[in-house]
Amino acid sequence: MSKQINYRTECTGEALKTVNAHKEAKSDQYGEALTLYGSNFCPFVQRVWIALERLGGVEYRYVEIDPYKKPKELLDVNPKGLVPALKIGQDGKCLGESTVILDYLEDRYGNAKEKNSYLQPREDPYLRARQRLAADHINRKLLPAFYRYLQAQEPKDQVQLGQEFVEELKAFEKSMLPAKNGGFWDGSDQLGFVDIQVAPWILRADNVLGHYRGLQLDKVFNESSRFGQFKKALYNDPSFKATTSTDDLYVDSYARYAENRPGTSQVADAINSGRGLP
Ligand SMILES: N[C@@H](CCC(=O)N[C@@H](CS)C(=O)NCC(=O)O)C(=O)O
Repeated sequence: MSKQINYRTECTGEALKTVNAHKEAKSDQYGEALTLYGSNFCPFVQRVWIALERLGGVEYRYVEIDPYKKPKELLDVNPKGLVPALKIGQDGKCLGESTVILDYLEDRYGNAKEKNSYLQPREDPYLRARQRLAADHINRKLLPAFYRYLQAQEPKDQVQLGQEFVEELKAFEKSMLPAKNGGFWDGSDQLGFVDIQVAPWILRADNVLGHYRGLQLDKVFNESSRFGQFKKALYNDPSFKATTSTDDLYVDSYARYAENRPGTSQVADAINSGRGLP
């Protein structure tokens, strides 16, 4: 029997350079050292990591963790045993859940004095609510559709679930504001809250679903479409690039999902049993 391809244990490419630049614990402007426990392949981690880079000048240490082995180091910070987990200072403050950590980082490190330093508009409640709606769609519809498609084994299910995933991407495209001075979700040239929520799965739709399911994202949405403009802006963004490994890492790490191997992860189990994502 040929050897099963397993998930990777270290970042590659640009992401590895960023890891190497964040190996030491340094205090932030509040005198607290911030540690992000992450895994190279994890899209929920990439959300938090993009935000740390995007907010600019935040001191943090990145520690690579194998979340399937549940080391004590991780359980001490997040008893659920999931990455991302954030340790804040030395007094026992810690957080889990990517979306909660995003809010925390913005509240803590967004800078009212600097233009565009926040991920969500502070003075436009309606736009902020629209961002929340788009994020809700991403988390409750788009993400489960991504995993259902990736884990489907029967060819006819793959066709059907592939169509459903593309429908969710189209609904996401519809939620975007017209491109004004940039292609990001709100039409600006600044990566923001909604872009961060979805970015890791757009990358993995391209490389992982492209490889295992033959999805051709660039054919479904051409370059001049609103989604095409968004994807171009995203792929050129420095924070996104700095947290992205090479395509082969994702292709290898997701073989378990694509073969729907038993015991793959809590996410895979949730999809197989029809429960909500962990
Ligand atoms: N809802 C969590 C999900 C995090 C999550 O599922 N992380 C995965 C890695 S991508 C994990 O830690 N899995 C460990 C396991 O399945 O036991 C979040 O948004 O942070």
